[in-house]
Amino acid sequence: MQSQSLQRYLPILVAALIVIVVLLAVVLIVRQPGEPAATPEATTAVAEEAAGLSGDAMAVAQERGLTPDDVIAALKTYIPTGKPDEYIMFSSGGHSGQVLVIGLPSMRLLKVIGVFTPEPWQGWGYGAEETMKVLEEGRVDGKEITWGDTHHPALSETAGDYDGQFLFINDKANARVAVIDLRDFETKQIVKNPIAINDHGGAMVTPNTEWVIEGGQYATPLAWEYASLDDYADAYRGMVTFWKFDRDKGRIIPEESFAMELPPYWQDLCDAGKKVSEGWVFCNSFNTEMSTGGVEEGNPPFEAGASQRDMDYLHIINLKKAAEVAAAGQVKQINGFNVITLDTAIAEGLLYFAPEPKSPHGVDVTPGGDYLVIAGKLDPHVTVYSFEKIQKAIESGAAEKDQYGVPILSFDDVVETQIEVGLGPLHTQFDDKGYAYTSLFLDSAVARWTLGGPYQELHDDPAWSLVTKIPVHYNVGHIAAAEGDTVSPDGKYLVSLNKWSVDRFVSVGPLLPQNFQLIDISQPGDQLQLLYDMPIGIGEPHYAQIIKADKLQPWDVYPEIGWNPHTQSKDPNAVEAGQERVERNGNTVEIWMTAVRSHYNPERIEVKKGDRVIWHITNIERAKDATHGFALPGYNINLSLEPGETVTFEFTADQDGVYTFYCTEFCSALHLEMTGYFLVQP
Ligand code: K7E
Ligand code: CUA
Repeated sequence: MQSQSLQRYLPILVAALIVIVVLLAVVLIVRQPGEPAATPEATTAVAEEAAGLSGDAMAVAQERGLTPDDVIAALKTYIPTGKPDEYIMFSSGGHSGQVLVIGLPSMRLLKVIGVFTPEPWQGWGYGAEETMKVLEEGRVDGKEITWGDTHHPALSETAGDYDGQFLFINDKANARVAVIDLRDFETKQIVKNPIAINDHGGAMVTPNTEWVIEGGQYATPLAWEYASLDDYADAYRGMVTFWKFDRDKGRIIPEESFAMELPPYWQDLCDAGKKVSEGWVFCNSFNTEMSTGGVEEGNPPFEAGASQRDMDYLHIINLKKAAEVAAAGQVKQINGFNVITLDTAIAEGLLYFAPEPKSPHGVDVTPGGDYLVIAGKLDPHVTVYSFEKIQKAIESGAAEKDQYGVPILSFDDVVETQIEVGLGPLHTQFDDKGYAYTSLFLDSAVARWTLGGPYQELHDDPAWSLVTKIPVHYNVGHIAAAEGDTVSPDGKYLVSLNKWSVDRFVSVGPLLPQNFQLIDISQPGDQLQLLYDMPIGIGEPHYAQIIKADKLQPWDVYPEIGWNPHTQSKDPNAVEAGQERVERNGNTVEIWMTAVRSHYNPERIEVKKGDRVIWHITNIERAKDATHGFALPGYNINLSLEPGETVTFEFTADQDGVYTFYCTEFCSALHLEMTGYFLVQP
């Protein structure tokens, strides 16, 4: 019945769609950039006049109340079925502990990558040995942690450009960093920071991904040992950690990594120098007041106590030299980790401060590495520092020191300029036209302003000046422009990661989604167009990075049957068709099973209560998308077996009874028959 009426109306639907598409295209051609938005009636009139179109298609546009800007936005974001997106955005999933993969400009969600939090679809953390191992690496003092607060994804770079090979992301809550391999979009490693219990200034990478940066946040004694808050200035410390990344192994090497002890200011965000500033790292800080809270004892609350001074400190770190110092063994072991002490950092000239306007949040290095942009939450300006001036100031020696002896460069010596952009400036991105973009949290807007110096020739506007602002909805945190933090930004698109959505979507109860707004930044001057709203209902994403999709080279299926995604090589327990078997050895039962459309082999497994069960399953499919699941009720086992993959899981059969395992992916017409019995004798 349904398909009959579908057949009847299909030609009409297709005809109507063609008319709409033609109509929209005409509107796009007719409307000049910068022309003010018109009413729906005006849209109709313009389009009709231009093309003599009438009838059904116009009625649809009118009924939907679309303005010319709406129509253009739709044309700019619509991706016909079967066509891929031009860009891929890797977004933090916030306190979901995951990473979101989103296509641009369509804003379609392509994947949620399980990272710090178990994720059932990918069988991430539900029995599969290799996923359990990675999650175990992230334990804190042996304690299982089943979530994370992801903030800053960082794509691996070659010569300062995204290379599409790896993605790193931090967990602010527990000071951890994860490594995701972009051949299969799976998490391969989690490292727990041995000296910090929380972080924030990570993950960022150096231009060739030799180092993954993880800066701290709320100071504690190193290795979070107990010390009274009364001893804050003496016992508490900040830190920045440089994780050594081995590209061939696809792993961070903790033994070759090191941290630098910092004063107990709250280090916030970091960015790596590039090009002229390669080898340097910049982190900002707040709470240089060293407020310790205690509103309940009559102290100012943190929000006031940590905002008293007019200036905090930009941390300027000579990473290249620090790495040499660490390699020479001038480190202290804290919790088994290499740490350059604050005294060594000062003595070796590894650390300098420069004042930065109160309570800064963002620090972003320009594409050429020549300037750093700092935005203070409580200051309406962005402050632009010149790397050249910083170098000169370091050479001529700092007159002042902070109470720990860190040299403080003079503000006037190192600042290039300040630009008033609006209220609550946070994070800055760049494009290919010499513009910078800064999110304005309090204004709920994104400011476009011009870079000067070598960027002047890229645009026609006066240097270092505000060009325009576009409202966003609402409370924007980070913004992400296409490759907008690399040495060669693409321009084109910018996504505003808004914390509040208030009235943008149909109400789904008191917990509202975040709102990602896609903005067209391809036109110069004051022409910025809001194109699309994407609700994010999984956590509060902080940062995202946008890479050209053709830079990614993911596998369609695993390279060989029997692939172990953790070792990225053939698994010794891979099972070929015909080699399936069950072996008993004392109280241990070991199973080698295959999965293929539409059965498991073997289909019956019988063990005795108390047996140790070691179970290997190989998906022997070679067809793209022929994933099989494996669910074992009662034992909390849930796997995803991608084509070619071998998974091993182990458990003790401590409950007798009859358990039905089955495939969770609707893989074939006889998918419901892809099942089996797991019998546990009393
Ligand atoms: Cu939310 Cu970079 Cu953690 Cu700013 S951060 S918003
Ligand atoms: Cu395999 Cu369903």
